Amino acid sequence: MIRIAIQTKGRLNEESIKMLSSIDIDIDNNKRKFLSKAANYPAEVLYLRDDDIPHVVESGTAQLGIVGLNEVAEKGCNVEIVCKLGFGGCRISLAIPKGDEYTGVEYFNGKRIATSYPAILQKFLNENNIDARIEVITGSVEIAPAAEIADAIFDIVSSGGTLVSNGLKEVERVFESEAVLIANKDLAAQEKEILDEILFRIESEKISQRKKYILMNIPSENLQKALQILPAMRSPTVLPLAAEGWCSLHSVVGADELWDKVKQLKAIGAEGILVLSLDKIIL
Ligand code: PRT
Ligand code: ZN
Repeated sequence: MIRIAIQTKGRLNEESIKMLSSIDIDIDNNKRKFLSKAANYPAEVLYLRDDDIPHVVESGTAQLGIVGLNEVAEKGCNVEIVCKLGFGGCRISLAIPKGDEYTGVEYFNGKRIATSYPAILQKFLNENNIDARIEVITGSVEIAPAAEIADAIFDIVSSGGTLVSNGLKEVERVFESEAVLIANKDLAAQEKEILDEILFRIESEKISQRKKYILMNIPSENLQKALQILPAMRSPTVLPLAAEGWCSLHSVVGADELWDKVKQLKAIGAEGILVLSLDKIIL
Protein backbone atom coordinates (compact mmCIF):
# COMPACT_ATOMS: atom_id res chain seq x y z
CA MET A 1 0.00 0.00 0.00
CA ILE A 2 1.22 3.47 -0.85
CA ARG A 3 -0.17 6.80 0.40
CA ILE A 4 -0.32 9.76 -1.98
CA ALA A 5 -0.85 13.27 -0.58
CA ILE A 6 -2.84 15.60 -2.84
CA GLN A 7 -4.47 19.01 -2.44
CA THR A 8 -7.92 18.88 -0.75
CA LYS A 9 -9.33 21.73 -2.80
CA GLY A 10 -7.84 24.38 -5.01
CA ARG A 11 -6.22 24.47 -8.39
CA LEU A 12 -4.46 21.11 -8.26
CA ASN A 13 -7.18 18.92 -6.73
CA GLU A 14 -9.18 17.98 -9.81
CA GLU A 15 -6.19 17.60 -12.10
CA SER A 16 -4.48 15.35 -9.53
CA ILE A 17 -7.51 13.05 -9.36
CA LYS A 18 -7.77 13.13 -13.17
CA MET A 19 -4.10 12.25 -13.53
CA LEU A 20 -4.47 9.29 -11.13
CA SER A 21 -7.57 8.16 -12.99
CA SER A 22 -5.72 8.40 -16.34
CA ILE A 23 -3.30 5.75 -15.03
CA ASP A 24 -6.20 3.64 -13.74
CA ILE A 25 -5.98 4.57 -10.07
CA ASP A 26 -9.58 5.50 -9.30
CA ILE A 27 -10.17 7.64 -6.24
CA ASP A 28 -13.51 8.69 -4.83
CA ASN A 29 -12.94 12.49 -4.69
CA ASN A 30 -15.13 13.01 -1.65
CA LYS A 31 -13.72 16.15 -0.07
CA ARG A 32 -15.25 15.45 3.33
CA LYS A 33 -12.92 12.49 3.67
CA PHE A 34 -9.36 12.83 4.93
CA LEU A 35 -8.22 9.52 3.44
CA SER A 36 -9.63 7.76 0.40
CA LYS A 37 -8.66 4.29 -0.83
CA ALA A 38 -8.30 3.50 -4.51
CA ALA A 39 -10.89 0.98 -5.64
CA ASN A 40 -8.50 -0.83 -7.98
CA TYR A 41 -4.93 -0.25 -6.78
CA PRO A 42 -2.86 -0.62 -3.57
CA ALA A 43 -2.93 3.14 -2.96
CA GLU A 44 -4.78 5.64 -0.81
CA VAL A 45 -5.03 9.39 -1.12
CA LEU A 46 -4.46 11.76 1.80
CA TYR A 47 -6.11 15.17 1.30
CA LEU A 48 -4.11 18.15 2.57
CA ARG A 49 -3.43 21.86 2.01
CA ASP A 50 -0.74 22.12 -0.62
CA ASP A 51 1.59 23.90 1.86
CA ASP A 52 1.71 20.74 4.01
CA ILE A 53 2.39 18.21 1.26
CA PRO A 54 6.21 18.53 0.92
CA HIS A 55 6.73 18.08 4.68
CA VAL A 56 4.31 15.17 4.97
CA VAL A 57 6.18 13.36 2.19
CA GLU A 58 9.58 14.21 3.69
CA SER A 59 8.51 12.76 7.05
CA GLY A 60 7.08 9.62 5.42
CA THR A 61 3.47 10.11 6.59
CA ALA A 62 2.71 9.89 2.87
CA GLN A 63 5.17 8.16 0.56
CA LEU A 64 4.19 10.23 -2.50
CA GLY A 65 2.73 13.66 -3.13
CA ILE A 66 1.36 15.75 -5.97
CA VAL A 67 2.15 19.43 -5.48
CA GLY A 68 3.42 22.53 -7.27
CA LEU A 69 7.20 22.68 -7.68
CA ASN A 70 6.95 26.18 -6.16
CA GLU A 71 5.79 24.69 -2.83
CA VAL A 72 8.61 22.13 -2.82
CA ALA A 73 11.22 24.82 -3.51
CA GLU A 74 9.76 27.21 -0.95
CA LYS A 75 9.59 24.65 1.86
CA GLY A 76 13.09 23.35 1.05
CA CYS A 77 12.05 19.80 2.00
CA ASN A 78 14.33 16.87 1.35
CA VAL A 79 12.13 14.88 -1.06
CA GLU A 80 12.75 13.34 -4.44
CA ILE A 81 11.17 15.15 -7.39
CA VAL A 82 10.15 12.12 -9.40
CA CYS A 83 8.59 13.68 -12.49
CA LYS A 84 6.76 16.67 -13.87
CA LEU A 85 3.06 16.11 -14.46
CA GLY A 86 2.22 18.64 -17.19
CA PHE A 87 -0.50 20.60 -15.36
CA GLY A 88 -0.65 23.52 -12.88
CA GLY A 89 1.83 25.47 -14.98
CA CYS A 90 2.70 28.93 -13.66
CA ARG A 91 5.62 31.15 -12.78
CA ILE A 92 6.60 33.26 -9.79
CA SER A 93 7.45 36.75 -10.93
CA LEU A 94 8.41 40.14 -9.63
CA ALA A 95 5.88 42.81 -10.53
CA ILE A 96 5.86 46.56 -9.99
CA PRO A 97 3.31 49.39 -10.46
CA LYS A 98 2.74 49.73 -14.18
CA GLY A 99 3.63 53.46 -14.23
CA ASP A 100 7.13 52.86 -12.80
CA GLU A 101 10.11 52.77 -15.11
CA TYR A 102 12.01 49.47 -14.85
CA THR A 103 15.68 49.57 -15.75
CA GLY A 104 16.79 46.25 -14.29
CA VAL A 105 16.94 44.20 -11.16
CA GLU A 106 18.69 47.05 -9.25
CA TYR A 107 15.24 48.66 -9.17
CA PHE A 108 14.51 46.48 -6.14
CA ASN A 109 17.37 47.84 -3.98
CA GLY A 110 15.84 49.37 -0.86
CA LYS A 111 12.30 48.37 -1.90
CA ARG A 112 9.69 46.42 0.10
CA ILE A 113 8.45 43.32 -1.73
CA ALA A 114 5.30 41.46 -0.64
CA THR A 115 5.20 37.70 -1.17
CA SER A 116 4.07 34.30 0.08
CA TYR A 117 7.34 32.84 -1.23
CA PRO A 118 10.06 34.47 0.93
CA ALA A 119 12.64 31.67 0.54
CA ILE A 120 12.57 31.60 -3.28
CA LEU A 121 12.63 35.41 -3.35
CA GLN A 122 15.51 35.70 -0.87
CA LYS A 123 17.57 33.28 -2.97
CA PHE A 124 16.95 35.39 -6.09
CA LEU A 125 17.84 38.62 -4.25
CA ASN A 126 21.04 37.09 -2.88
CA GLU A 127 22.08 35.81 -6.31
CA ASN A 128 21.61 39.30 -7.71
CA ASN A 129 23.13 41.19 -4.73
CA ILE A 130 19.91 43.06 -4.10
CA ASP A 131 19.15 44.43 -0.68
CA ALA A 132 15.34 44.56 -0.38
CA ARG A 133 12.88 44.03 2.47
CA ILE A 134 10.57 41.04 2.19
CA GLU A 135 7.04 41.46 3.56
CA VAL A 136 5.49 38.03 4.02
CA ILE A 137 1.78 38.00 3.17
CA THR A 138 -0.40 34.93 2.72
CA GLY A 139 -3.14 35.58 0.19
CA SER A 140 -4.04 38.61 -1.96
CA VAL A 141 -0.41 39.63 -2.40
CA GLU A 142 -1.38 41.62 -5.51
CA ILE A 143 -3.14 44.31 -3.49
CA ALA A 144 -0.04 45.11 -1.39
CA PRO A 145 1.29 48.02 -3.54
CA ALA A 146 -2.11 49.76 -3.72
CA ALA A 147 -2.52 49.22 0.04
CA GLU A 148 0.98 50.71 0.50
CA ILE A 149 2.15 47.61 2.34
CA ALA A 150 4.89 47.14 -0.25
CA ASP A 151 6.43 48.73 -3.36
CA ALA A 152 6.40 45.56 -5.44
CA ILE A 153 5.20 41.98 -5.31
CA PHE A 154 6.64 38.54 -5.94
CA ASP A 155 3.72 36.25 -6.74
CA ILE A 156 2.39 33.45 -8.92
CA VAL A 157 1.43 34.51 -12.43
CA SER A 158 -0.46 32.40 -14.90
CA SER A 159 -2.35 34.43 -17.53
CA GLY A 160 -1.15 37.76 -16.10
CA GLY A 161 -4.76 38.99 -15.73
CA THR A 162 -4.52 39.50 -11.94
CA LEU A 163 -1.47 41.75 -12.34
CA VAL A 164 -3.14 43.86 -15.02
CA SER A 165 -6.34 44.30 -13.01
CA ASN A 166 -4.26 45.49 -10.05
CA GLY A 167 -2.27 48.04 -12.05
CA LEU A 168 0.94 46.01 -11.97
CA LYS A 169 3.42 44.81 -14.60
CA GLU A 170 5.59 41.70 -14.59
CA VAL A 171 9.28 42.60 -14.79
CA GLU A 172 11.24 39.47 -13.78
CA ARG A 173 10.19 35.84 -14.26
CA VAL A 174 12.08 34.16 -11.45
CA PHE A 175 10.73 30.62 -11.03
CA GLU A 176 8.92 28.32 -13.48
CA SER A 177 6.58 25.81 -11.88
CA GLU A 178 4.17 23.00 -12.61
CA ALA A 179 2.68 20.12 -10.64
CA VAL A 180 5.23 17.43 -9.80
CA LEU A 181 5.14 13.96 -8.29
CA ILE A 182 7.35 13.87 -5.21
CA ALA A 183 8.51 10.86 -3.21
CA ASN A 184 9.93 10.16 0.21
CA LYS A 185 13.65 9.43 -0.02
CA ASP A 186 13.55 6.23 2.07
CA LEU A 187 10.88 4.13 0.41
CA ALA A 188 10.63 0.48 1.44
CA ALA A 189 11.25 -2.06 -1.35
CA GLN A 190 7.55 -2.75 -1.83
CA GLU A 191 6.71 0.98 -1.96
CA LYS A 192 9.50 1.49 -4.50
CA GLU A 193 7.95 -1.25 -6.62
CA ILE A 194 4.56 0.50 -6.56
CA LEU A 195 6.22 3.83 -7.45
CA ASP A 196 7.98 2.19 -10.41
CA GLU A 197 4.65 0.82 -11.62
CA ILE A 198 3.04 4.27 -11.26
CA LEU A 199 5.92 5.85 -13.21
CA PHE A 200 5.63 3.24 -15.94
CA ARG A 201 1.93 4.02 -16.30
CA ILE A 202 2.55 7.80 -16.32
CA GLU A 203 5.13 7.36 -19.07
CA SER A 204 2.75 5.19 -21.15
CA GLU A 205 0.05 7.81 -20.71
CA LYS A 206 2.41 10.66 -21.68
CA ILE A 207 3.55 8.85 -24.84
CA SER A 208 -0.05 8.08 -25.86
CA GLN A 209 -0.99 11.78 -25.51
CA ARG A 210 1.62 12.68 -28.10
CA LYS A 211 0.51 10.05 -30.65
CA LYS A 212 -2.47 9.30 -32.90
CA TYR A 213 -3.59 6.06 -34.46
CA ILE A 214 -4.24 6.51 -38.17
CA LEU A 215 -5.84 4.09 -40.64
CA MET A 216 -6.76 4.51 -44.29
CA ASN A 217 -7.31 2.77 -47.59
CA ILE A 218 -4.50 3.16 -50.09
CA PRO A 219 -4.05 2.00 -53.71
CA SER A 220 -1.66 -1.00 -53.55
CA GLU A 221 0.56 0.55 -56.24
CA ASN A 222 1.34 3.43 -53.83
CA LEU A 223 1.88 1.28 -50.75
CA GLN A 224 5.67 1.68 -50.75
CA LYS A 225 5.36 5.46 -50.91
CA ALA A 226 2.86 5.37 -48.01
CA LEU A 227 5.24 3.23 -45.94
CA GLN A 228 7.94 5.87 -46.40
CA ILE A 229 5.57 8.57 -45.15
CA LEU A 230 4.44 6.49 -42.15
CA PRO A 231 7.24 4.83 -40.24
CA ALA A 232 5.49 3.17 -37.27
CA MET A 233 6.83 1.79 -33.98
CA ARG A 234 8.02 -1.35 -35.71
CA SER A 235 6.36 -1.08 -39.08
CA PRO A 236 2.81 -0.20 -40.19
CA THR A 237 0.14 -2.91 -40.43
CA VAL A 238 -1.02 -3.64 -43.99
CA LEU A 239 -4.24 -5.58 -44.58
CA PRO A 240 -5.71 -6.60 -47.96
CA LEU A 241 -9.09 -5.13 -48.92
CA ALA A 242 -11.88 -6.98 -50.73
CA ALA A 243 -11.64 -4.40 -53.53
CA GLU A 244 -8.85 -5.40 -55.90
CA GLY A 245 -5.84 -3.04 -56.04
CA TRP A 246 -6.48 -1.55 -52.59
CA CYS A 247 -5.16 -2.23 -49.08
CA SER A 248 -5.76 -0.90 -45.61
CA LEU A 249 -2.86 0.69 -43.78
CA HIS A 250 -2.73 1.22 -39.98
CA SER A 251 -0.03 3.14 -38.15
CA VAL A 252 0.83 5.44 -35.23
CA VAL A 253 2.04 8.99 -35.88
CA GLY A 254 3.15 11.90 -33.73
CA ALA A 255 0.22 14.26 -33.01
CA ASP A 256 2.37 17.22 -34.05
CA GLU A 257 3.05 15.78 -37.52
CA LEU A 258 -0.46 14.39 -38.14
CA TRP A 259 -1.75 17.02 -40.58
CA ASP A 260 1.45 17.07 -42.58
CA LYS A 261 1.29 13.25 -42.95
CA VAL A 262 -2.41 13.37 -43.88
CA LYS A 263 -1.64 15.87 -46.66
CA GLN A 264 1.14 13.67 -48.06
CA LEU A 265 -1.05 10.53 -47.87
CA LYS A 266 -3.97 12.20 -49.63
CA ALA A 267 -1.58 13.29 -52.39
CA ILE A 268 -0.79 9.61 -53.11
CA GLY A 269 -4.46 8.56 -53.15
CA ALA A 270 -5.25 7.62 -49.54
CA GLU A 271 -8.99 7.50 -48.86
CA GLY A 272 -11.24 6.98 -45.85
CA ILE A 273 -8.60 8.25 -43.44
CA LEU A 274 -9.56 7.70 -39.79
CA VAL A 275 -7.62 9.23 -36.89
CA LEU A 276 -8.11 7.86 -33.35
CA SER A 277 -6.80 8.92 -29.96
CA LEU A 278 -4.78 6.38 -28.04
CA ASP A 279 -5.48 5.45 -24.45
CA LYS A 280 -2.10 3.89 -23.59
CA ILE A 281 1.07 2.97 -25.45
CA ILE A 282 3.07 0.21 -23.74
CA LEU A 283 6.55 0.08 -25.21
O1 PRT B 1 -5.71 25.78 0.28
P1 PRT B 1 -4.35 25.48 -0.24
O2 PRT B 1 -3.23 26.03 0.63
O3 PRT B 1 -4.20 24.03 -0.56
O4 PRT B 1 -4.29 26.20 -1.68
P2 PRT B 1 -3.60 27.57 -2.14
O5 PRT B 1 -4.64 28.63 -2.09
O6 PRT B 1 -2.30 27.80 -1.43
O7 PRT B 1 -3.18 27.21 -3.64
P3 PRT B 1 -4.00 27.25 -5.00
O8 PRT B 1 -5.05 26.22 -5.02
O9 PRT B 1 -4.37 28.66 -5.36
O10 PRT B 1 -2.80 26.83 -5.99
C1 PRT B 1 -2.17 25.60 -5.86
C2 PRT B 1 -0.99 25.55 -6.83
O11 PRT B 1 -1.47 25.77 -8.18
C3 PRT B 1 0.06 26.65 -6.67
O12 PRT B 1 0.98 26.35 -5.63
C4 PRT B 1 0.73 26.63 -8.04
O13 PRT B 1 1.69 25.59 -8.10
C5 PRT B 1 -0.42 26.27 -8.98
N1 PRT B 1 -0.94 27.41 -9.76
C6 PRT B 1 -1.05 27.43 -11.13
C7 PRT B 1 -1.43 28.59 -9.31
C8 PRT B 1 -1.81 29.32 -10.42
N2 PRT B 1 -1.57 28.58 -11.54
C9 PRT B 1 -2.37 30.67 -10.22
N3 PRT B 1 -2.68 31.34 -11.20
N4 PRT B 1 -1.56 29.08 -8.05
C10 PRT B 1 -2.10 30.29 -7.87
N5 PRT B 1 -2.49 31.10 -8.89
C11 PRT B 1 -3.07 32.46 -8.49
C12 PRT B 1 -2.00 33.48 -8.11
O14 PRT B 1 -1.70 33.40 -6.74
C13 PRT B 1 -2.65 34.82 -8.47
O15 PRT B 1 -3.50 35.26 -7.43
O16 PRT B 1 -3.77 33.03 -9.55
C14 PRT B 1 -3.50 34.45 -9.64
C15 PRT B 1 -2.77 34.77 -10.92
O17 PRT B 1 -3.37 34.19 -12.01
P4 PRT B 1 -3.47 34.94 -13.40
O18 PRT B 1 -3.98 33.92 -14.38
O19 PRT B 1 -4.39 36.10 -13.22
O20 PRT B 1 -2.06 35.41 -13.76
ZN1 ZN C 1 -1.44 26.78 -0.02
